[in-house]
Parts: sequence; structure tokens; C-alpha cells
Amino acid sequence: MSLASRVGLPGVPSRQAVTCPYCFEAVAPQRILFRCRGRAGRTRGCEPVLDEELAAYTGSTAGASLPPVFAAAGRGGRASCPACGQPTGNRACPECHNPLPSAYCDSPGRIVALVGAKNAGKSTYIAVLLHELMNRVGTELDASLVACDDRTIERYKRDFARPLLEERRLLPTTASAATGPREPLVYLLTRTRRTRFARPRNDSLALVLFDTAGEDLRSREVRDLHLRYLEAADAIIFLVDPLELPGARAGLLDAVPGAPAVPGDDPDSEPINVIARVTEALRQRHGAAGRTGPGDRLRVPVAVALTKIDVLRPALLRQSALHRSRSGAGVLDLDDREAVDAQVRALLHDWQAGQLDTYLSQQYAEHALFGLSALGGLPEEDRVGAGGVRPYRAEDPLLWLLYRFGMLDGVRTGRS
Ligand SMILES: Nc1nc2c(ncn2[C@@H]2O[C@H](COP(=O)(O)OP(=O)(O)OP(=O)(O)O)[C@@H](O)[C@H]2O)c(=O)[nH]1
Ligand SMILES: [Mg+2]
Ligand SMILES: [Zn+2]
Ligand SMILES: [Zn+2]
Repeated sequence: MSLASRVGLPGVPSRQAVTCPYCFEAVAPQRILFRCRGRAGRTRGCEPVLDEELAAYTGSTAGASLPPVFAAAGRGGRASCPACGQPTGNRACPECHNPLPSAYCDSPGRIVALVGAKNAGKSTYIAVLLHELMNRVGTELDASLVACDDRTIERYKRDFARPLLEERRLLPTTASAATGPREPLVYLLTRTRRTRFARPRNDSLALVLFDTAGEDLRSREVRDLHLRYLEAADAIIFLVDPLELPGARAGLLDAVPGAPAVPGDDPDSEPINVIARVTEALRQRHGAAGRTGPGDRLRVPVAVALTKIDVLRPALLRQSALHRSRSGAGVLDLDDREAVDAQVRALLHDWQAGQLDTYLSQQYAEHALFGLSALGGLPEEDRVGAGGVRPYRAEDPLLWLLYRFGMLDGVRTGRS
């Protein structure tokens, strides 16, 4: 599974390469193409033609007929189409011809990848996180979330929002990338920051969510497909299903369905093995690129989140940081963050999964622990439980990353 994002660091002029959030190619800014805006109303412009590169990327000619792309130096992010003379500000990747939003081209970004074993809850999490960002959390942060292409809008509705949030059906297992092309969902998250003395300022981050099939992290060939994505990532979110941690058994509600009879009977889906495979792959790539030495810890920050925490007995959560809801609006509560981190660490150690924590501290310079629930309650057979989808702390890892990226302030509230 996977999730990705790119962030603009305020005030940093970007002459560095822009990583395409679709094909993950690092593109020099002067190579970014323009796309003619075509005919609009009474404005003349070029007719749509089949864009072969885009069709090759999506694996289909549907939706690949667009006004042509062209190379130009451009001025202030705009250029005139050599064929029809109309000015355009639409940009496209020179490799895959997908749209590159100008706010994305203008600010150096970061990609955040989302990874987890089969059944860890990745697809459900993506559905819920995006919905939260478009609604409650977006309002709280004064942030808008806009899809960067039409396919993202359609796929989010068809594969995520409609089944899970409208029809309240659990999502099917994500098909392996070996059976069809896999594309990320690409969004631009723009946050307006208001300060007392300065004018409001917009910061943008491209959120690239790649819903990988857990299955694909097991086979070598398909895994390579995801490695480019992971390698391009500047932050990683690992999702861990507590039902896969053998020691967690005792802390689960009696009613939890679908839990494997013998947990850990499939070593391939044990969280530590999934994380170790991804880490080794990253190490090889980063090492080959001279970014890290053999004994160095990887510098990419990782957020590790226990999913489905609604399956835990209330006794485990009572009086704990995880039990209460997050405080603060539009800021990261650093005391709450530390308390949750400490509590999840304690849970992992109680569950004989302390190794996971140790391994992460050995491999990564910075990792933070989270506990969340996308559904907020136990599903009933193949449907969401009677109370509907009630996400709990689902946005926490993203808030932490926004904070790490300088897009969100941290405050001390004295809660611990
Ligand atoms: N109790 C509880 N169960 C959850 C939650 N999220 C997911 N689940 C359960 O976990 C199952 C798998 O969730 P998915 O989101 O499909 O997992 P995935 O990681 O995308 O799985 P693959 O696509 O097979 O890799 C769901 O069908 C639910 O039964 C949650 O927040 N709470
Ligand atoms: Mg899935
Ligand atoms: Zn591209
Ligand atoms: Zn034109």
C-alpha cells in the first residue's frame, strides 16, 4: 500500500528538479511542457488530439484526447501555443504528459508514501483521510484539497467514496498491480496561513496517494514497480494492523471478526517483515544514490500508525492519550503528540512487538507512532457498522508531517 505527498517550503526559490507525482521522474524545471488550453467558448484554440504518452501511462486511449503539449521557455509560468497563439498556464510532465499544477512546479515538494501489509487497512484509510481533508479537517486547517486530474476525481468517487462512505460497503481487496496499471491519486493541498502582522500566505503540498495492494509487497517483480514511488518519497506512513501482532490478542474485543485464527501464521504479512522489506529496498536505492552510508540511519521521516484501534478493549484505552480526542485547531499539540507516541510504544512493548520499535529506531533517524481508526467501529460482515463511518484520529500522521514540513505550527498545551 502507499501514500505520497509533496510540500512547498515557503520562501525557497525552486530551481531544483520537480518530481512528477505520476511517474516519479525528476524533471528539470525548464523541461516541463505546456499544454494548449484548447477551444473554450468563443476563444479559438487547438482541437484535441490523441496524446500517445498519456495513453501509454494510463493504459487506455479514453480521456487521452487533449489539446497538444509543447515545449517553451515560458514567462511567469505562461507561454503562447505555437499552433493557435493562445496563452496557457497549463503544465505537463515531459515524460508521462500528466498535468503538473503550477503551484506544484513553483515550490519544491515532498512525496509521502503509504505502505502496509495486505489487509492492513490502506484503502479504507485513503478513503477516509481524503474525505476528512475535504471536510472537517480541511475546514479546521483552513486548507483546500483539489484533485490534480479528472481521473483522480472519478476514481476517488467510484472506488473509495461511493462504496465505503455512501453505500457503506467495505472495500474489496486491492487488485495487484500485475493485473492492471496502477495510478496514484494526486491532490494539491493548499493552506492559507494568517498571521497578525503579515498578509495571508498560501503554502501548497501535493498529496500523492498510491493505493498499493498489500500483496504486491511480497513479490519481487511487482515490488520494483513501487520502489520508484518509495524512493521518491520524502516521508513514509506505515500502516500496521494490530490484529497481526500476536501479543495483541489479549487486548482485543471478543467480538472481533476476521482475525486470523493463529495470528502470525503468515510470516509474509507480519508487520515487521513488511517494514523490513521496504527498508532494505530503500537502503539499497539510497545507498546506490550515495544518499546514505551502510551504517547510517535513513533520513526520511516515518509515521507508523496502528490502524483499527477500535478493536482494542476499552480498558486498554481508558485514561490514555489515545482515548481522548485530539485537541487544538489548526495547530499540532506537541504534548498530545508525545503522549500518543509514548502510549503506542508502550502497547507495542506489551504486545511483544517492541522489536518493531527498536528496528525503526535503528533504521530511521526519525519515527513517530500513532494509533487511529478509519471506520471508528467494528464492521458487520461486509458492511460498515451501524453507527456509520466515524474516523478517529485518522488525520494525526498527516498533521505531524505538515508540522515537519513547516506548514503547521506546533504548540505546547500542557496535556500529557
Ligand atoms: N475494526 C476496523 N476494521 C477495519 C478498519 N479499517 C479496515 N478494517 C478492516 O480491514 C479490512 C481490510 O481493509 P482494507 O482497507 O481493504 O485493507 P488494505 O490494506 O487496503 O488491503 P489490501 O488491498 O488487500 O492490501 C476491511 O475490510 C475491514 O474489515 C477500522 O478502522 N476498524
Ligand atoms: Mg486495499
Ligand atoms: Zn510524469
Ligand atoms: Zn493551441
